[in-house]
Amino acid sequence: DVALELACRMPKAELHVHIEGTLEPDLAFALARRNGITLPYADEAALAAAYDFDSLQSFLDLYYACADVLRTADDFRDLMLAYLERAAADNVIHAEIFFDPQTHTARGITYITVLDGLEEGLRLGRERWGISGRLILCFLRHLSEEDAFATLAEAEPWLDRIHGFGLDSSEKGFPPSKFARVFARCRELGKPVVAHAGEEGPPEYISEALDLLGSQRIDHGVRAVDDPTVVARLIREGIPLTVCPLSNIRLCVFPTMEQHTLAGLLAAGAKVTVNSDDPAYFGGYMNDNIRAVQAAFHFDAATWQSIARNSFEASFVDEAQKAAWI
Ligand code: ES4
Ligand code: ZN
Repeated sequence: DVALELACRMPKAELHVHIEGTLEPDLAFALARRNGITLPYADEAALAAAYDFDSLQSFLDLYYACADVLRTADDFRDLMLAYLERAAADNVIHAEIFFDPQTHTARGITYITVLDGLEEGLRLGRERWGISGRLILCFLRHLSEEDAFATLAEAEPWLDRIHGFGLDSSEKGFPPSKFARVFARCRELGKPVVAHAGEEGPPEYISEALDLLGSQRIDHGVRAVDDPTVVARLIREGIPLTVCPLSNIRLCVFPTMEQHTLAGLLAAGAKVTVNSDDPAYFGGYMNDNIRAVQAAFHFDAATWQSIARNSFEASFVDEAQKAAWI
């Protein structure tokens, strides 16, 4: 498949990846040993066997539990390096990477430990593989807006070290409207903001993310199809969707890849990008996602080229950098 080979070889940006979701079982056990922690799984195979999810929440329970092995700045550096090496091997040349400070500060790990470690990983990754990376601080939507404000206060002394803000975790029952005030503050600080919406939740959450949070991209957005007016708006306004195909299959958002809405959205003119979300948990990195999409939809080379172009256009780098990449 010539189009598939081209899609895998093409330089591209990854705009939707959670660094905590890149923790592979072998690194989880190595960090557990290094930190004197016992994981509630006998070995790597037993942990990997637990990756049998029926919803977003069933995944998040395991994802937050595994994050407990991350204790020191070195741990966060090694996690970042392992991800960047895999991403660079798939010809990802730029990544905008989510991190969840509340998952760590709630366990007594300081914000600066997390930030120092991730940043050192980014620096070494750029040196070794020429890949550029930016950090997007995500607030956990199952926690209160007050908790998000406290996290923002912790981040403010080092604001120049993060590129933007996002919203993730359990979606149903936690509408974007709950975070309108904290996102207003994030925008006042001059940073781009994004939000997960329309993954499991309804299209109204996509509208709220745009209208009440000022979200410049929609993370997932694949349930937009339940409201044609929302689809029409996404297309009219050119709002990028950071779609994560393998994630949506593993979390049972769609029963099969053939039933995934990304092909329809793309054909209708939506600015779709392909991303890995939590690659350690969902069966693969960027090119694994591309292969799974291609097996279902058999896109031509021009379609893959437009998806790669979308990834650069939707990124938060300056216009000169975009022009150099496109
Ligand atoms: C996530 Cl797949 C997904 N959805 C929402 N929040 C998340 N955090 C990590 N992965
Ligand atoms: Zn996500």
